[in-house]
Amino acid sequence: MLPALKITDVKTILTAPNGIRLVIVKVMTSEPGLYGLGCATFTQRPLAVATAVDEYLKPFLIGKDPDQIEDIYQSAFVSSYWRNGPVLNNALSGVDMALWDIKGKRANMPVYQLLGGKCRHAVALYAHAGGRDPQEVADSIRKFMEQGYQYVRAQVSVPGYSVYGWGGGKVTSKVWKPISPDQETFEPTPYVNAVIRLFDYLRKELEDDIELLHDVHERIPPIQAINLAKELEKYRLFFLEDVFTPEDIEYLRVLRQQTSTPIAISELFNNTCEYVPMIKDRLFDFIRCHLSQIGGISPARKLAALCEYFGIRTAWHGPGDVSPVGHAANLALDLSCYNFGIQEQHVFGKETQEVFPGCPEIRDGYMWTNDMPGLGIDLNEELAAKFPFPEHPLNGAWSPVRKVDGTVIRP
Ligand code: GCO
Ligand code: MG
Repeated sequence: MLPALKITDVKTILTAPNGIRLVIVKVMTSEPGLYGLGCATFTQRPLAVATAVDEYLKPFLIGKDPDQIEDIYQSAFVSSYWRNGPVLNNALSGVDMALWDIKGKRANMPVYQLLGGKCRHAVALYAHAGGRDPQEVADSIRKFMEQGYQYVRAQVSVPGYSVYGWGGGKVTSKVWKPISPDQETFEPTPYVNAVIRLFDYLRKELEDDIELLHDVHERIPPIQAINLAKELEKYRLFFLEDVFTPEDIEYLRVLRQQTSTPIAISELFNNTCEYVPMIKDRLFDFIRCHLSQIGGISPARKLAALCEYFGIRTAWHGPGDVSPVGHAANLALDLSCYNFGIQEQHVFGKETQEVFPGCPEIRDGYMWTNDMPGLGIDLNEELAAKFPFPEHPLNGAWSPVRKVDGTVIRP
């Protein structure tokens, strides 16, 4: 019988080694040297998450037995009475992942072993390709294919507009002139036309040798998104992401009647009630949740299990505003869940890799585990302190994008 252990301290580490605001939670225990790390990275509201951890979860956790992951999750989840929001879910996630890290270290095995062991040798990744025109995008994709990638997300500029995933730039359109020049401007129709031209070119150029993905990033009216999904059907995408905002999610029922383009959705979901109805009606194909935005490994492993019964595969959110600890948690689920689909990659900068020894290795289009106990990753606090959050008038808020008439567009 393992000796009872106590949580002795909980702290939040804020660091931005490569300019991205990362939030890490460290849970210390009564066993000398035994601690856990968790990702609580909500990069647009990091200070709010730190307060939730330092002022609320810390006093709640001190003295508790870190082995009781599920009970701690459920009791902390309701300790705010109101729940299921981005700030509190991230705070919960930091603690939850750290407790799984501790349990893996105590059991002297990687967390993926605690989740049922490997279903595959390594985790297939999708890389991010982009360019000012389809030719540049195709060149960028070819480079990834040479490195062994089978899956690549393709985003293209729309000359004169700010598009998601690949550079903005001043508006040069003769027709669509923004009323106030100093705004990031996006217009749905030029974007939709550019994306259709892009995939038409890519399939001609690259044939079927590569799985292609695209992120709409919720920016266009639902009916235009449905038309885009139908137009792209003949180009056989691996998935089309975030065609609708969470607010318009019921449109999935309409889209599903009209096209079989595979749909990935849910990086913006925080509340289980947002996606369970969509899962049970098989209205999308890939779940894209940001682990810390839904509360960590405990809720994500249940969500993955639920999705398995409805033919939905995982494609956990994995850009730069998921910390290396968050990527290590993604990796543990990706290795152990049967219904793994694909993992979004982020190539961490040198500084970030130095701050986080044990950063998951990326090689030949795959993410590889180091088979170390727990989440297999550490944090050099001294080095982390050398990378304070960069100055920003809004502390990292998402900068609004507007239509030419000035109307704000959801992200
Ligand atoms: C993705 C996402 C991200 C988000 C970012 C928000 O598919 O990777 O859309 O790029 O925009 O994480 O902070
Ligand atoms: Mg996305």
